[in-house]
Amino acid sequence: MKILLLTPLDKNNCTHFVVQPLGLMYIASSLRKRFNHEIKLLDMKVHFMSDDDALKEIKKFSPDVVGIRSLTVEAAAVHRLLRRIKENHPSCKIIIGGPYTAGSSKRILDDSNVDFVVIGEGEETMCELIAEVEKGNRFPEISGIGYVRDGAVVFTPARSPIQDLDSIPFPAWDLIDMESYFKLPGWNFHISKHMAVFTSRGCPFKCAYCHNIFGKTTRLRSPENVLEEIDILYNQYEIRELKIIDDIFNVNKPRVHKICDMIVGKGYDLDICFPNGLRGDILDKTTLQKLKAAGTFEITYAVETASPRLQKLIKKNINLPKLKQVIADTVEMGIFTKGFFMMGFPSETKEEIHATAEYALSSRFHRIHMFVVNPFEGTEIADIAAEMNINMDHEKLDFVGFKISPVQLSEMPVQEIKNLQFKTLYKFFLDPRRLYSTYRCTHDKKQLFLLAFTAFVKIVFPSSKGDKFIRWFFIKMYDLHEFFNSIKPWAFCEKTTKENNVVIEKRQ
Ligand code: B12
Ligand code: SF4
Repeated sequence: MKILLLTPLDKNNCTHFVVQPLGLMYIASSLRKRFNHEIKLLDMKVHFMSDDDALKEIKKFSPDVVGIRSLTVEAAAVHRLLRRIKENHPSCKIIIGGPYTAGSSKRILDDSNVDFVVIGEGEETMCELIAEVEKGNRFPEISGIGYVRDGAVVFTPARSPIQDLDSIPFPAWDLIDMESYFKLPGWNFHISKHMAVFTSRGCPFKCAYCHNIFGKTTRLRSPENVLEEIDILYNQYEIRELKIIDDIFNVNKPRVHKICDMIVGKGYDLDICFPNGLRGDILDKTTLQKLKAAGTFEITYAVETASPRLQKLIKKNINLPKLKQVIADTVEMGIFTKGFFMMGFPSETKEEIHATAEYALSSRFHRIHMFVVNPFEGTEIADIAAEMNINMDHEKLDFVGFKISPVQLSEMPVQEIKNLQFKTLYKFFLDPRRLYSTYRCTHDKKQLFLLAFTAFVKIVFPSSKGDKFIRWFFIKMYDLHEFFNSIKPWAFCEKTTKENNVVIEKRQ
């Protein structure tokens, strides 16, 4: 049997941040453990691939099953693509998994081209489903899936989460073209051999705008299992930067300390960044020091709103003064510190929106990202919006432009929010003290140039042409960087150091 796992690309709605498709890599390794099927992974995002090119690849491979990971914002592109897959390969079974299924499974099944949806954690479900598909069973009774039977949508009982995460095989790194990911800017514009790592699943918090992908109890991989993965990435794949993208990496402090101590003990020369996954108000200085000692050079904290009322309403319940202190402590330690903010929550007043902008400006963040709230189907925010009599008919709402909301939830018109965000960003980045602090804390000064370049291209060419150009430029930069790295005279000394088994001193 041939199985193609695919991550789609919506060229109108893409970012130049491309992260390795860990979900599909986990699915692939679990399938390999159980079956001898031929498995291929096609990441349209990293190759900036058109539907036509993807279809050519699919034709070449001629799969029996295509499994697609989709986000809600990618829905339109996914349905468009799979219609064409079915037209060309009518007997091929189509399985949709990933975050899009979290609140929209029924709608996904309205598309007659979809054979099955897999809801939530996919490893065990996909293995059982493939076994049933092989037998030709169109209506399997395994848990965690949905399909259409005699015109009616059927959902089997929800699947229980995998309790022993250490039992899941490591992601199938060999199925992706690693170099292609290194060449793109990533979250931090740091040119490095990087890899995304997921060390826990689930989050005990209940933020109203968030999709519950892995459940409300956090399951943790053991520090030993995490270190085993890092060891393979470091030694076999020469990865030097880890992007830890858990929902909440620091839910268990002793485990965080142990992982950091073990990394230091191994003497790895690793850079670590947290593009998300660290809750700021439960961090302390000792933990930050340990993270720093292990190689952390960048952390992003989610503030979302500076209004205590809204913190309660959206159930984020961040301790804002504590977080501000942690942001300052992180900056003091020389770690590049970024912030996420959201504006336009239901019932949010103009004053509250301005207060959030003020919080961002008075914080010591080096970089901020501001988003407009999008009430995605299946989240509590969407329910609140529906209670406010806002038409939440997802068929008619256009979530494709995920940077702007298709509905008006707050008291401030969405366009006014965008204008305020623009003004805030302008003030934020032109603050001379911030510019100096940013320069000091930037891990690799090339990042600043690359960031400024990307911002410039995005302003001048906001379309996908700009994205294409950014990609081209980064690929050239990476090749140049590798070339200089290969000829740098001190490379010989580094080699000698390693050969002499001298423990490389960690950055402090
Ligand atoms: C890395 C990340 C990003 C990266 C990469 C995006 C990407 N393509 O994934 C960046 C920074 C670009 C990003 C951006 C955004 N993101 Co984001 N992101 C994540 C994050 C933190 C980790 C993803 C990951 O690798 N998870 C680990 C793997 C193991 O999990 P997984 O992919 O879900 O796979 C498992 C299951 O879903 C399932 N599965 C997945 N695919 C398939 C396929 C098949 C066939 C089967 C059977 C099963 C299956 O099995 C897997 C293993 O158990 C998640 C949070 C999270 N907890 O996952 C949010 C998350 C995916 N992001 C989210 C959102 C909303 C966004 C943005 C829209 C935010 C914004 N307003 O800008 C943008 C969208 C940008 C875009 N157009 O792609 C939401 C998605 C919600 C939704 N319903 O779509 C999430 C879930 C956060 C949340 N909790 O709400 N994001
Ligand atoms: S803390 Fe993060 S992952 Fe957890 S519920 Fe809130 S947004 Fe979702």
